[in-house]
Amino acid sequence: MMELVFLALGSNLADPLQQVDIALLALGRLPQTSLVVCSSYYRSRPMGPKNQPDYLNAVVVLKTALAPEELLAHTQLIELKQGRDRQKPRFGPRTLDLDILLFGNRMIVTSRLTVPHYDMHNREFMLYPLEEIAPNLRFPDGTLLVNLLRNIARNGLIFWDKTHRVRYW
Ligand code: PH2
Ligand code: MG
Ligand code: MG
Repeated sequence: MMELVFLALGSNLADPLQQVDIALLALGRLPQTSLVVCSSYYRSRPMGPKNQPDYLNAVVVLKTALAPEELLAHTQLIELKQGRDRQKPRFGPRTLDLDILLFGNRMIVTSRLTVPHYDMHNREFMLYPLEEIAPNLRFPDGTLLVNLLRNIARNGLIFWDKTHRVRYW
């Protein structure tokens, strides 16, 4: 069975634009998986320690027959290949972060994985890109994305560059 998965991409080190472009290529090559759509690239203020660069954030939709923990293993390998240092402090700067936001309509809690993402309802850099590509989105608990967005300020969130656009595959 193929499921739709929403993944958040984030980078604020070592040329974020290149990091995220390369990550998209890698995601498109995963087994039993295809890219569906990617949001524009956004520039967001760092959540957590303030003495780090702004982030490039985006959200991508995949269609996959991988199981959730299989997909997680693949996304962690992509992070590692792109120089991710897992010793770094929580919320600190990173070359590439790939977070599973939604996996079909599933609710998943294992030692490795919590889906939906535990904090997405508080993060403008996840919710606004989601709105761009899935404005009618409803979460597994029935919450509507538009209702979450009412309570979340943009907090300086802007497009990364002038050529912003949604891309379909
Ligand atoms: N990710 C973090 C910590 N802080 N801040 C922004 N703006 N964007 C992120 O993706 C982000 C963050 C931990 O994953
Ligand atoms: Mg993260
Ligand atoms: Mg992560």
